[in-house]
Amino acid sequence: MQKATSLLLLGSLFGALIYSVSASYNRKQTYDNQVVIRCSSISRVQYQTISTQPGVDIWAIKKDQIDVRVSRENMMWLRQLGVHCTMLHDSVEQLVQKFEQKLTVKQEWFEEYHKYDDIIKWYEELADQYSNIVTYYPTIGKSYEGRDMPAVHITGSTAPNTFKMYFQCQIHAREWISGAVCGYIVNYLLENYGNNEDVTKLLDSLEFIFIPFVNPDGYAYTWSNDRLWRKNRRPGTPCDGVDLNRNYDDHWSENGSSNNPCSETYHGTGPESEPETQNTANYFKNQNAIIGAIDWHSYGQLILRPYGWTSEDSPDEPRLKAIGDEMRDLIIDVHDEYYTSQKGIGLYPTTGTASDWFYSDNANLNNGDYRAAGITIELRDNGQSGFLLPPDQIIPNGEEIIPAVMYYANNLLENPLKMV
Ligand code: 0X9
Ligand code: ZN
Repeated sequence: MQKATSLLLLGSLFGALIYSVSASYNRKQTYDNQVVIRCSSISRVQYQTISTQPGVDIWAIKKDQIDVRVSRENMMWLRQLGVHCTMLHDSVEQLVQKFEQKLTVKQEWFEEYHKYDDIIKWYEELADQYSNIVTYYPTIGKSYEGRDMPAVHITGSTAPNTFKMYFQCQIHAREWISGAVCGYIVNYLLENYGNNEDVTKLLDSLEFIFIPFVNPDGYAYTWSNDRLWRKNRRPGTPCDGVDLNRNYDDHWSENGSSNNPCSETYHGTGPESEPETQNTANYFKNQNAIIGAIDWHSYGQLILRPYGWTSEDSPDEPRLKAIGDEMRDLIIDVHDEYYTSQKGIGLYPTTGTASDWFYSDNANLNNGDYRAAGITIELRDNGQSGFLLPPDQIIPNGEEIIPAVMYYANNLLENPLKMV
């Protein structure tokens, strides 16, 4: 009898917890009749056609292979293009539903994804708790819909010209693991300062800057309406949203971006036309001196160095290749996950991206003769869950990335890139 009562109590508590999650997550968009297919032997010309086609949503790219979300009708269009594809997920709706079943409240912060307001609170509390090494800026500027875009600075140094490391997260709304892993890195640094020799030493001579939300409106929209939304939330005709990772002022509107508002890679009406791009770019330019900069994405398990816009080597190619390759080797040692280290364009051409901009002359004009080693990291996985990465992978993904982050920061601190 007693057992039954406690089970009942437990049951209603559990019910309440599930209810509180489903109350904050509220999807309106359905994905009936949509599939994800994996297409191989894609030529550059075919890629250009596919990537700018409205209604075709590229999920990931590896070598000459792409994962695309399309309606069953658009599968025919691809077949007519002469592209060969196999089924990766035969029902996007079911894939999303499977993910949603895992959205329950857990004990530990990193066992779950969280919505924008709760993450903001989490950062504020951390900043209070670790006020000796954290400076929290509630906003670097507002998003299109007026949300705050905070910045979190972490350092144990009080020297005036401390080198800086700039990490920005959640530029693409649906890539939830990007924001989660950034939070994981922040927490790791804070918990280990004063306890772990490597972290203490690093933070005593380097300042980390985290921008947890480059695209807060898009992120909120993935919780309220459409789990698979990518762009920001600027209203448009006939389609909404600008791809912020095509909107930076670096070879803007050239290859690998689209002038069609309905495309997932729509570049907007001009370089930095979007408040989110402007806010991050201005904030970046006002720091002195940023030596490393990572734009965090998912999925595909990739470490992408400059350039995305041209196949020319960057002046720092040997250095950046060595750093990327070592990061790959450190990651595989943790959970045996393989990340490919390559130039951005090795994947596909992109222009107006954040990480090419971080590395550009423009971004580093007032950076005290230093040049930020801008890279993009695509986190887990390889398409098994894609953007619907289950929350039980947040911790392992965070764990495997930490040694690579430590290496990247230490290597650049020892020998920062210079403007040439
Ligand atoms: O296309 C993008 O914006 C990034 N991939 S994602 O699937 N997360 O959308 C990659 C940007 C950097 N890549 C290159 N420079 N090629
Ligand atoms: Zn992305």
